[in-house]
Amino acid sequence: MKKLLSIVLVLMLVFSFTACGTKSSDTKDVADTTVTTAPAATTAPAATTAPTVKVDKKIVVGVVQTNANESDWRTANTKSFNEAFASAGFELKMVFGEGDHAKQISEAQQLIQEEVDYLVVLGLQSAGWEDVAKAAKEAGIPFIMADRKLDLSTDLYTAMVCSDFAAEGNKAVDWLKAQALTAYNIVVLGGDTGSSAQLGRSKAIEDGAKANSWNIVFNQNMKGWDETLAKQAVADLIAAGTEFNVVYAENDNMARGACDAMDAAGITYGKDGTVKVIAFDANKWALQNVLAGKFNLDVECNPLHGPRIVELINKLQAGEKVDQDAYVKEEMFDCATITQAIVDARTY
Ligand code: GYE
Repeated sequence: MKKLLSIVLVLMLVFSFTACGTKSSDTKDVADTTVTTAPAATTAPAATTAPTVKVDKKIVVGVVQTNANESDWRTANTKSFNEAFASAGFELKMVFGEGDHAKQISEAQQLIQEEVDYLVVLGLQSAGWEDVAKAAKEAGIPFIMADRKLDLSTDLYTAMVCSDFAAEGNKAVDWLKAQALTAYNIVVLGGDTGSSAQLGRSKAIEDGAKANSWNIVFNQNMKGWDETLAKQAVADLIAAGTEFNVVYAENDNMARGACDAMDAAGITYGKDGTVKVIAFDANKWALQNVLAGKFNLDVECNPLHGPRIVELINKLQAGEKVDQDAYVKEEMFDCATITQAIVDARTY
């Protein structure tokens, strides 16, 4: 009798455990889903490109970032995604390539396997993304480019929020030309080879030099946009006695590295110096350098893509048409015209 009773008890226990288990995980979701919102009514209207995301399910966005701490720009960019997605209630799955293109590709494929609702890519390289974009399309996952435009045909991506790097470079070239220097001996400190940021900015100065018969006395890309590498490269040029009067640094950090090397060698630069310093990104600290006359020009590249991507995704969720190719509006800051108010207003 007792034995029978204990068996019944055990069975009851087992039954209740399994019931509890499911209830705590499934029922809550299910309960919340089914009870609060009728599936049909709650599903977002299926726009051609937007995935169907249950209204009580967080939109999951996979972001394939370049490197965690590649530069102050990148740090601001990552922070912008984290903050904007958190306040939008999106679940952010951010992965980093850490300088390795193949790693970015495999991580993107992994996010597709995990069935994210949107895939946002900031490519270390602009080439080599077709397979990922095709896989995303087959999985019904909108592919969005941010920061750097990739080499993809328009049928393989839904939208982009990028910077026009050729336009950025041309702004600097036009400014340089307007300086009417007696000679142009230019040091180019390039960013990561093959990134659209490097390709666009480098082509602008190379074409500008050809068109204006300027001398590019040094033109090398610094892996990871690295400030220390840039400093060492300029220190080596100085030690070798290379004549230069322009530093074209493809981001703020490398411009600062170059200035540190010139400080160490007692070479003057900036507003009242012998060497003109051009930078890109326009971080707040860098604009402080422009105001102080240490940098002559800083061409803005705005990293605050978080809110822009949130707005884009919300539009897609609402079935609205979006601009497939949106370039971020950007400006430039000249040491002759910048003010403290402009610096104070900078948010990154
Ligand atoms: O200029 C540099 C960053 O892709 C525009 O990447 C971005 C570049 C930016 O590391 O600082």
